[in-house]
Amino acid sequence: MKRYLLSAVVLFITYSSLFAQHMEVQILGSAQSAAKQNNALVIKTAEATARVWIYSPTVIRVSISKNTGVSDTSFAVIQKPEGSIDSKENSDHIEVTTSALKLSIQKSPLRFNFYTADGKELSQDDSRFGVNWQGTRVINYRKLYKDERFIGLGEKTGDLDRRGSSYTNWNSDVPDHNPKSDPLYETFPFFVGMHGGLTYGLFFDNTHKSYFDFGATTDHQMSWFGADAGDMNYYFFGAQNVADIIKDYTWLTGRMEMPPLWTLGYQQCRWSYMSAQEILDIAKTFRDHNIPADVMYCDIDYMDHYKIFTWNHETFPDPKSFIDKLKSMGFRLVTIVDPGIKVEPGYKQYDEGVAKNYFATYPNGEKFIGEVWPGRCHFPDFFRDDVRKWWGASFTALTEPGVEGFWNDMNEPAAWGQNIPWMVKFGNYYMPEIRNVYGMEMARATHEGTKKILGNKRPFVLTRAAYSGTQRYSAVWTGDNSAYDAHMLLGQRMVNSLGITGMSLVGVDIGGFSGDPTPELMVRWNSLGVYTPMFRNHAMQGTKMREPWRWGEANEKIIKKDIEQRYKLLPYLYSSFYQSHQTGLPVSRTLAINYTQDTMVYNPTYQNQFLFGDGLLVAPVISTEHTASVYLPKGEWYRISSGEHYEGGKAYTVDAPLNDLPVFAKGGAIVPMQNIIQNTNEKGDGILEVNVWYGKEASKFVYYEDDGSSYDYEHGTYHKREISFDPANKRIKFGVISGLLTSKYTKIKLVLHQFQSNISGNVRTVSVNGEIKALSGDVVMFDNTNSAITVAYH
Ligand code: MIG
Repeated sequence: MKRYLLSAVVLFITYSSLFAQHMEVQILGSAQSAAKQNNALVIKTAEATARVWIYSPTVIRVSISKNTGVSDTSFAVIQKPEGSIDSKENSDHIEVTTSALKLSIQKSPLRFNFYTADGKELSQDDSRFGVNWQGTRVINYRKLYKDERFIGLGEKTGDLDRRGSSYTNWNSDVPDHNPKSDPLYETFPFFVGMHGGLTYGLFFDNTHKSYFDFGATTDHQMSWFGADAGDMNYYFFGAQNVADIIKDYTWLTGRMEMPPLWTLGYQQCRWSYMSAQEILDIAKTFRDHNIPADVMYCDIDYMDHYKIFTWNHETFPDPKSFIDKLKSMGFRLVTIVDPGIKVEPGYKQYDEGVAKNYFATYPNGEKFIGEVWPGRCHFPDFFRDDVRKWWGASFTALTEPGVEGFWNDMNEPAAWGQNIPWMVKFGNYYMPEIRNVYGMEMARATHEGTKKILGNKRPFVLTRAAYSGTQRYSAVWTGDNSAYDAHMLLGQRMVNSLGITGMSLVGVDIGGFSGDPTPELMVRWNSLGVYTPMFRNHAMQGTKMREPWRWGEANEKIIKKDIEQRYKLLPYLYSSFYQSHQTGLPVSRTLAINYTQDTMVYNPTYQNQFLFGDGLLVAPVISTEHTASVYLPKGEWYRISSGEHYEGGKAYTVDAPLNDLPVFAKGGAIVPMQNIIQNTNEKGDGILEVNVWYGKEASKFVYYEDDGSSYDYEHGTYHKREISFDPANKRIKFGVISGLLTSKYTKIKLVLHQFQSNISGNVRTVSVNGEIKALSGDVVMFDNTNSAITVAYH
């Protein structure tokens, strides 16, 4: 008997280890118990524990784990669940309800199915497979609806509609990536699903290598997502429009601070301007040519042998006087920092890091060494509070001479050969579990540190690697793109997609990082840069110089005119960033946000189009085409360059010469602009030019202004008012100011576009707070006061 038992045990062990080798599927099983514990509903199966929390009426979290008891931390989430959970149970279901959502939990087998409060099916587990494991790998198979579309995942290649595509999140340094490469540098495991007129969002908060398949490989039966390890931990968003889902997602993971105003100006970068003198010469050339610009960059060659927090004393002999000179010309300086700290006794950061054990190690405690620009390097453990503080404090080497912007590169982290061994440890974390969040924690350390050093001044941080939540600390750019048309279009889709995942201050290397753009592409890409949230021209070493005057006189003229347009738009742009700061809504918005149910916006011909703020629609056009196929969604549209009117809900072929990118104002658009200045330090002429395009429906715009550089806005020092347009009553109203700041604009110049052609009779006079004023053309000027201003036209 005993012998039988023994051999049975041996057999069992052999058998199960065989299974283990084959990564046998382990199913979730059925609910055996369900109970409320604190603010969670806890459901146990034989294999796992599922927990459900309500975060808000539209946000429910489900976390399914085989190893409960392990710490439940998130790098992304900054909110806590509500105090209680409303649920009721019957023999085969448990129902969790909020005012907006119903989560119906089937007990056997355990499945999670989401409905609107009034019972419309939003999203379900695949009834057969639901959640299961293979080894440590955890996957959720979900029902796929026939007409279901997906948008999101941030910086990903491919089409706007991700249906039929699959993706991997594994932050990687991918120079020379193409419009299909995956993965890239950043991880945003958040998507929006849409079907049957309904919308939902799902954020899979798991930092391991993760996978998303939107019906690419399952005969369109299922979508699925999962990760190499960790929990099936997701937040379900049930708001019934995309903007509100983004609002909830950015409520959960945080929103950006107001950006320094200077970062919205034109930025000139290169790998590398090799000396202080070269940078000063470039800066001066901008001024000599009267081409507005705000920012110059130092790429890696400003350092002494690529040692972070040092300067090359030969080429940058006196950083302070160099930066002072830049400042006197109205420029800010941004410098690059990489994470790798050169192994070199005597180098401050190396010595300190070694003394305090701040660097990643092998399991035996030896410090890990990977090779990057400085040669052999150690990598700071940004997951530790003390390491982040130390890193942050090191920035005095840059801030003391006057640097205000901090560019975080190579933080996937990148090392030559890419594959940092999986046994490398950052404190208690091994590489595979935190690779996707390393860049974000570096950006966090940079942001928190420089914010502390700079006192009340806003730092600017730009990072290449990121994870959900990075918007709290940093801007991002899309890495090493290439100088060809398809890459320009891809870049725009990535900007728009990053906007869905909370990142509003986003740039691409205008002109393309690798390769040389044709002059036509340079001109075209620059004109699109005007409508890119962060407008930075950057290029790889060895490529043609990229500054605006390198492309012949005629092209320089166009580039200059376009950069001037960017500066005119700054009041509008800054107000749009205020919207991102307040609501999470991005500045560059795929049309899928506002016109979700319009299938045309997903058409590959039109999928790159976007709204830039509330009122402008931009249609990217490749450099070899001089006409464009443009789709204008329902409503009225006006080409801003010509005033030409277009009825929405239709596609048009429009002129698109290199000096006129197709940009349209929505009927009712309210776009505050200013005169051309050479940089954001200039005061300008004090006139706020408020452009209103006629529309049949009422519209409004929140105008926002603050000092553009300090945190005083957090304490009430701002200037905010609602501007509203009411065609029924023929009125444009400037609401009472809120905030303590007086506007830097003493006058308002109101420009009434297309009013003459749209209303019966002729607009000849308007009254401003009852006082009759003559129009000159379409323009009327009056004092900007803090009290309400009503403009009536007749
Ligand atoms: O190995 O710092 O994406 O913008 O110019 C390349 C040099 C390192 C990659 C960045 C690029 C930057 C470059 N860096």
